[in-house]
Amino acid sequence: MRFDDRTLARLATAVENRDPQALATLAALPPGHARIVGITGPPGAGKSTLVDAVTGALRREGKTVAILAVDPTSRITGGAILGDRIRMQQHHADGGVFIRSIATRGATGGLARATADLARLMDAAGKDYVLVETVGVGQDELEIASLADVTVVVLVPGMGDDVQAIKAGIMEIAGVFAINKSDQPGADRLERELRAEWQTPVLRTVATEGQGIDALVELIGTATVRERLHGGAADTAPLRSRLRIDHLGIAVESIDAALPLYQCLGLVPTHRETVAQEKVRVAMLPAGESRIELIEPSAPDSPVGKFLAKRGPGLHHVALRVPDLEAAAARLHAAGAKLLNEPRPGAGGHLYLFVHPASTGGVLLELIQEKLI
Ligand SMILES: Nc1nc2c(ncn2[C@@H]2O[C@H](COP(=O)(O)OP(=O)(O)OP(=O)(O)O)[C@@H](O)[C@H]2O)c(=O)[nH]1
Ligand SMILES: [Mg+2]
Repeated sequence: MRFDDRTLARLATAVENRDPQALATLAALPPGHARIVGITGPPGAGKSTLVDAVTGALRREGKTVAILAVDPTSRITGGAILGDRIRMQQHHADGGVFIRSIATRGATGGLARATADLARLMDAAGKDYVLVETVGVGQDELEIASLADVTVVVLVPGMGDDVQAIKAGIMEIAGVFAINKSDQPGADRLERELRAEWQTPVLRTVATEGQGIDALVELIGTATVRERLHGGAADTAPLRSRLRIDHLGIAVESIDAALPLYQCLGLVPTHRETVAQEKVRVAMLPAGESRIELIEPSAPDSPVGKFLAKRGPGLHHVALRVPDLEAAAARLHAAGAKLLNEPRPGAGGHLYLFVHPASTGGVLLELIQEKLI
């Protein structure tokens, strides 16, 4: 899908503002092929300078680039953003580069969500690369970094304890360590320390001089995706995650009575819990990419208890995993579906909603959103 820049800019603003129509449009767009690259690290490490240099190198290869600068307005170094703007201006007149800064949102998670949506939009718009600059110190930034196909963690010599200021978890998701400002003393030592502790590729850059940029571009294009933070197994394109059946929920009178049959098939419960909100106890049995969820009522007035009384044990619901629950909800509303609740957080921290069987052809449908977005 190709948009002209003005259309893209307008859509980006609407998506950032959570406009339901724009979210529905976004959800309906087919995915593109963009490589989503996170550039993260402590304040002043030279992230913007690197983004700028990498953009220049990619443009010389004829690649189109979107730059999403997560604008840390809550930070004190107000001059940095202006500095970024001035530097980025060299690309501004270039139609192959789309630049957007994303302002800090009030609620935790809002920034990550807005950034993920914009990255997805840039991907759908056909960009070859989406570069996302964030300061690697907050939870939002950690989430954003973990959305990328590959994350460059920018470090500088002589950081010492400043490395500790980087949000725990950021180092783990690095696909590349860039020791920027390696024209300054201490680069050797930092490189030794990194190589001793991590298997992640390390390279040195001097962003202001354009040194090491070609090697960085090469690594960005080839570095393997690190294991996602919360999700377990590596996913090659988290932003383009497919719809899939997350689990089938089966209502039973007693989990303990039902389990042996499943266990003799090799399905083993990895997780059991009581969900107070729904008045149920559940056992999750992984089955390949999907799972079976056995559900028993934990109180007589539980909705599952009523289901059992009325229909007897059996298939209770089908749960689909979707990339953006709000967008899905907007589309379902528009289609006239009967939603039993608005998206709300479940026990595992994920968002979910239920669609009434009357709208789905007869089965209760649960929609679950990927945890990180
Ligand atoms: N000596 C040296 N200075 C550099 C290098 N890269 C960037 N700088 C300088 O470091 C300062 C900060 O660079 P930025 O690119 O704004 O750093 P940043 O990480 O984007 O900063 P924030 O967005 O404010 O967190 C600027 O004055 C740059 O010119 C480098 O490789 N060597
Ligand atoms: Mg910057």
